[in-house]
Amino acid sequence: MSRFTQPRHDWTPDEVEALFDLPFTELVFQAALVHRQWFDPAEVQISRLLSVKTGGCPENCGYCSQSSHFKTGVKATKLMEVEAVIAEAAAAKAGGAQRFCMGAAWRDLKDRDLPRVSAMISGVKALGLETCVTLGMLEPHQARALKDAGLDYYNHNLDTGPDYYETVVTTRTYQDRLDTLTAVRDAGVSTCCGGIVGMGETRRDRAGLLHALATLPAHPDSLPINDLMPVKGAPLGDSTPLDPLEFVRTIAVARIVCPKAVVRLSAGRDHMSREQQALCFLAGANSMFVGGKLLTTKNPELDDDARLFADLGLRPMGEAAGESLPLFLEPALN
Ligand code: SAM
Ligand code: DTB
Ligand code: SF4
Repeated sequence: MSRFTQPRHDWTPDEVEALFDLPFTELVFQAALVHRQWFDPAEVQISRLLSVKTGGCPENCGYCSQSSHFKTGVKATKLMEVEAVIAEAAAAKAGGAQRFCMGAAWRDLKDRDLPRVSAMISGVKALGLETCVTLGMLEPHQARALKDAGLDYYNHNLDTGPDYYETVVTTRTYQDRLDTLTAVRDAGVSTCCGGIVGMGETRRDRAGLLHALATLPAHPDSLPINDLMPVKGAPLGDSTPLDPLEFVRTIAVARIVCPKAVVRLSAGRDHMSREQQALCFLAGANSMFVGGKLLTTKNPELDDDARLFADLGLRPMGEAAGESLPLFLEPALN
């Protein structure tokens, strides 16, 4: 039995960094063992993403296409109408998505938008989909209202390790992020919390991010690891790309330190080889976004993912082996 068997909350930064420093095959082997203790490694959770309010964001996250601080060419839009969101969710469901994630380029949720966002959540939930939103910072009463509307997951990332954080964003603090996560947990909503790599941070910073996640009062239920999608005009847009094997290491360490989390191979698949993605699944990734678009940037097309799933013998989480995969028979939705 691996010594990592039970979830721990007392990791030290040095211990997490020591995992990164293991020989690559040893690290991936350890992560694959942990993966098998909690999950069927052939199963991958399938999410679909929709930007319900794009651009014009007052925050200055240096990686983001949607910040009003940078000229990135992304056009700001208003919050979508509920009916249009439900129609997208229905199409996503017909295409095999299990969870529908709605993102808004906001610093924080305003109470005036709460009724419309709540209606989106209830409408999507009524279709039989899991619901997830990412709307920026939340107050406790807002988190409770979203829970009442039928919210399953709230996505709010720590983005990077605490020491690199101020290089990435200065308009809100690490503590602000932690406070929103507390409000989400206290409301009984599951947390989706991870970060981004490939922003010029060091391995120590990547270990710092995973250490922060693994020492939260409760581990994230969903843990997205995003590889930076380079955005022209954003300050971090021309960061040196992360070595693909270092990305796989990050997935493996996430799997080991948060063993029960569903680890999402999130943004960045569009520039990853099939082989790199296969290594990520071997290292414990068991979730991904499908469909040709994330929020504002590209994601692989459905038929490429269909081929990848078939070639790797993967299937959507919860589906019996051999079941047909409607997801991969539909044309791309966006
Ligand atoms: N505005 C809200 C917030 O930041 O919390 C929600 C939407 S925001 C776009 C959701 C997450 O997407 C960010 O926390 C970040 O981790 C990720 N993200 C944004 N731009 C990215 C990029 N260019 N590459 C990779 N991940 C990115
Ligand atoms: C997360 O961690 N990744 C998703 C989701 N949460 C909302 C967003 C990825 C965005 C990639 C950049 C874009 O498309 O604008
Ligand atoms: Fe705004 Fe979110 Fe982009 Fe930051 S990541 S600029 S908060 S949309």
